[in-house]
Amino acid sequence: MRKRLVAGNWKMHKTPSEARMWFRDLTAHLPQTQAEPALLVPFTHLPYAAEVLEGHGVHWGAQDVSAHTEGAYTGEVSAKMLADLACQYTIVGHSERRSYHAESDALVAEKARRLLEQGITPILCVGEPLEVREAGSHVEYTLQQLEGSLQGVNPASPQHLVIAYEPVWAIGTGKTATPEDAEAMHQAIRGWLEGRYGADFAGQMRILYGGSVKPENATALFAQPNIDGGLVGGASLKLEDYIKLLTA
Ligand code: G2H
Repeated sequence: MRKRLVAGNWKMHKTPSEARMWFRDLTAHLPQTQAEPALLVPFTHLPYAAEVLEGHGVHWGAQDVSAHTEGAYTGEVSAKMLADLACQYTIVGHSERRSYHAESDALVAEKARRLLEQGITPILCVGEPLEVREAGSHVEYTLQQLEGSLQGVNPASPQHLVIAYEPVWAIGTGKTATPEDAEAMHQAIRGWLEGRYGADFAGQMRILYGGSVKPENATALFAQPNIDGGLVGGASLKLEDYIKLLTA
């Protein structure tokens, strides 16, 4: 059985002090749930996450990491620094980084390797833009992106790698893939992972759906057999909505 993961991607929202209050509110209102809560927050919020969320069954992490281990890389944050703040997860290859910061598949794979070296689970994002979906080549496109982004990425256990399928046309647009369309892609991704890591291993790996997930559509999405939770942006910023997602 794969434990459902509801990962909030806060992007560049909230100040550290606002985050600290939000974390406290979450710990006070955490529902009884089978799902695993995780919050991927700006680097500046991580010390507060570690301080407030520790011991409450909520995990935390960053939204990006340096591909370098250590050294003269102004502005970069290393996987070792994230591990010191007890990050369990960190996003790599989000489409916003791929498009606004020109991140290639090879760079994404390097970042994922840095995280694994520190025992942090990468949440590796893939997904096609609208024109690719309209041309009908979304499966080939996404699997190719997956292959490039997983070069040399060899997690020790299935729990050490999470894939997030986020169709670019559904991100922050209010448009969501139908549960059936999302499930078809998740099935294709799991099939590819079976070839790469073996059926047993791939069967235990979690594949999240991302792109305008909200309380109103989460239940139908999460009910699909190959959708193991969500990577949620906008709806993870409001405590009430995030709590609803944990019980969806
Ligand atoms: C996709 C998602 C979170 P949103 O980027 O990764 O954001 O739920 O706002 O579409």
